[in-house]
Amino acid sequence: MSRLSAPPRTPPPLLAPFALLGDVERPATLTVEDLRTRWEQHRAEVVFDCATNGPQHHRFEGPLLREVVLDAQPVFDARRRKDRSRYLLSVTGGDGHHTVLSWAEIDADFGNVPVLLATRMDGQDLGATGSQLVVPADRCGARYVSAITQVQVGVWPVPA
Ligand SMILES: Nc1nc2c(c(=O)[nH]1)N[C@H]1C(S)=C(S)[C@@H](COP(=O)(O)O)O[C@H]1N2
Ligand SMILES: [Mo]
Repeated sequence: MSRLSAPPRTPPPLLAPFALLGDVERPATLTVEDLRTRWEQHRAEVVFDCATNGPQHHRFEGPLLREVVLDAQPVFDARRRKDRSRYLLSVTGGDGHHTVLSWAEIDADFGNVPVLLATRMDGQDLGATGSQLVVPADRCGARYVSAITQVQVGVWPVPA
């Protein structure tokens, strides 16, 4: 019997990129591979508590959120701490879960928290699922947003 069907093709790897957008000069679409190759990788061993599953221990690797966002050139005046202190970051996961951080939490002149955009969790590549937010100072897991689809930079509107 002749073999008419083409040999099975290996499916292309899932990229699961996320959008970095909002009040930035250079919006970007970034894959986990971009996060791994374009920025220095940092490590974090964390324990966070989940209300439903109890304490979770994980090892994460990835670039600092601060460095990735700075490369997109937020529109704040980088020389003025007061201006930087007005900004927020909203991080969204593939299931719609989203959370906010203030820019000041991760800014070296303010909270200086080494928040990561993880490229690996417990040695496993996150390339197919997407990056995960790592907030080592948090005792609760709610801001460890997984399968990130969007990081938005902006300010809270204030009445005129
Ligand atoms: N995308 C997404 N990320 C998420 C959540 C979620 O619902 N969606 N839950 C958060 C919560 S509440 C916790 S405790 C941690 C760990 O959740 P897990 O134990 O289900 O991995 O993931 C966080 N990240
Ligand atoms: Mo949780």
